[in-house]
Amino acid sequence: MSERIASAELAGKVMSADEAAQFINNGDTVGMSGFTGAAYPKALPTAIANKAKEAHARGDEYQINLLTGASTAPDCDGVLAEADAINYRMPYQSDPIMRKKINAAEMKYQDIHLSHSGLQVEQGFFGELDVAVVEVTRITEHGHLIPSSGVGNNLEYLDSAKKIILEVNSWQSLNLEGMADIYQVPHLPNRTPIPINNVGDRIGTPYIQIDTDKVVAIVETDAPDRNSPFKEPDEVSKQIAGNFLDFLEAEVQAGRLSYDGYIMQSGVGNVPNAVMAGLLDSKFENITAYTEVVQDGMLDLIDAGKMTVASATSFALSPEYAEKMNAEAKKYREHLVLRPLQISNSPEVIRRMGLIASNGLIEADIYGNVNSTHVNGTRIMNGIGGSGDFTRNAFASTFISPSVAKDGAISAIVPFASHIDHTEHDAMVIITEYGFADLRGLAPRDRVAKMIAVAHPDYRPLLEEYYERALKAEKSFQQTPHDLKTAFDFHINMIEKGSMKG
Ligand code: 0RQ
Repeated sequence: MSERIASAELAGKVMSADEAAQFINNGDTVGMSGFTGAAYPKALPTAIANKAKEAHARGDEYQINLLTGASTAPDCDGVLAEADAINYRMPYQSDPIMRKKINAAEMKYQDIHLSHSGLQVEQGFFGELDVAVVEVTRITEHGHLIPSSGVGNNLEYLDSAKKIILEVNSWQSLNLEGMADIYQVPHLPNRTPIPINNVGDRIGTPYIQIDTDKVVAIVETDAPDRNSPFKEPDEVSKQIAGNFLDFLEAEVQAGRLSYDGYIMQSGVGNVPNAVMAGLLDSKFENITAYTEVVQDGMLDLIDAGKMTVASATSFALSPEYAEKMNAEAKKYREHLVLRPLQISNSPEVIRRMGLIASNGLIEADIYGNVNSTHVNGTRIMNGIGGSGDFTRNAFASTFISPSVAKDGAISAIVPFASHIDHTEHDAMVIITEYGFADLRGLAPRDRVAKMIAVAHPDYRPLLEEYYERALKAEKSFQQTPHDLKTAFDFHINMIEKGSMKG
């Protein structure tokens, strides 16, 4: 028995990934661990992809429905998409091959609020769950599971699935033990308040309890989590970070925030990482994070003594920081709590925390509606992820983005958002390299000048022209003026002429 599999009962179920893949049949619905490049199974996805390729070569059908916590990595979503092994996918992905297949209608994708995903599994919307495939750091002598670098929807999958396959990954530090806080939210209609009052509160156990009779296979792996490295913050990211800090300073001046105890939520990406770098040199102390993922910048803030504790459901660390975490997990587990997704993203707890949310956007319109997911209203990029859970429930909801994409051919500020993930009622502050547009307290027409002021200067006259036209448009009423005949000219120009400028 290895130190990683201390249960005699379960140690007897070790086999190869190819052998374990035999338990996964065509048409099965499979719930996998995995969240933003962390904690996903490292061996089964390739074994399933190979099985699919062999079946397809014989002319047989072989596809699964894949549910996870969020995005995974090239050796999970990537290999499965490439092998055409997926029929349906939820709740979030960010893989380039998978994105292409989804946009070509070669697989189905449902982009779901992450806080809803586990709940909808429990409620049966995805049918019966055939298999759960979950990566763990260690199995205790009682058959309890010590989570690896993320928790996500693992409880729901392990609980609902008929069969369980575990991957025990010895690359994950044994010192992760104690970081997870596992608490089962009672099923509807018996819910009770989640007893978290402070970011770092621990309310559960450090392990997941399962029905060990359901375990059909255990696969041993030794492979790293896979996230891409972050880019060094460029000039634009630094300016956005500076404007985000100006917004925080304005909140302090208004008496809504103090330099002591700012609670953050941060989306994933290069710009959020630049914002955290900016916080290192700020006046803010005792920062905490009630957020979805632990990012490089948070480890830097912890190391600098600026951040006391972060609550999340998973890591989203660059390869360099993942190694750092592995080497220093014993230290970091004093500052990090990994929770089930239904708790990390719980609207109830988020509201109680009074945090400031910060997420990314594809585009926002002149009234503050935000599109985070669809280019030109039709091509899915990644998904809403947890951005809706936090935006809707934060004390202040910000969106941070460069004012243009694709070398200026695309404006992030448009007349009418071509898809809306976060409505004008939820998005409160839009931040670009040109400043922050604080839309709180303003009726729609009073928001327009603020939004145009954070647009790129090349697009400001075009947006002003549009607004003038909208004010005078026939049959347009004055609450939220639009000229529907030209509301999507920016997008049509992009499609027809390769630039929103036309
Ligand atoms: O494309 O990679 O080909 O250069 O989108 O854009 O500016 O590097 O910013 O990495 O923060 O991503 C909205 C996609 C922004 C992200 C989005 C292109 C751009 C570039 C990346 P290239 P940037 P980011 C967290 C919570 C989902 C909601 C959320 C996202 C690439 O933040 O997916 O926050 N958010 N979820 O060129 C065409 C536009 C574009 C555009 C950007 N208008 N049109 N392309 N790009 N704007 C995740 C979880 O919950 C798990």
